[in-house]
Amino acid sequence: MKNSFPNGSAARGAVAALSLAIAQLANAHAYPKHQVPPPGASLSVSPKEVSIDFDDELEAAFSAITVTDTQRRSVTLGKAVVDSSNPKHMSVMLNPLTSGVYTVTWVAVAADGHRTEAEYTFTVK
Ligand SMILES: [Cu+2]
Repeated sequence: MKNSFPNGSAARGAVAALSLAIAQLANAHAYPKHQVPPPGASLSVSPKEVSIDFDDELEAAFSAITVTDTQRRSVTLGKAVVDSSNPKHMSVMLNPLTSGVYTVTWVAVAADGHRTEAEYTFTVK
């Protein structure tokens, strides 16, 4: 298309504004609905995995869960997996955990490309 604006930056601004409007129409950021173990949990047994159900489908290639101990060492067994038959579900297996506080950090990229992320802790007694 020919640039009908007197200068290029105005045209780019208009395109950016339009893109933003479309992105907001397609608003579908993914937020957790159910987290296991839940934030703040105090567990007497080491959990086998961390699993999170989101309210929207995830892009597997860009979504992740990491779990670390207080020394920031990873305690996961392999990488997080988005369930191909249920793309709202992501989980990661854990090594056997000793007593301590663990931090779960999740990044979720929804089908519209919007990224959400947060972290929370749980404790193994
Ligand atoms: Cu969104």
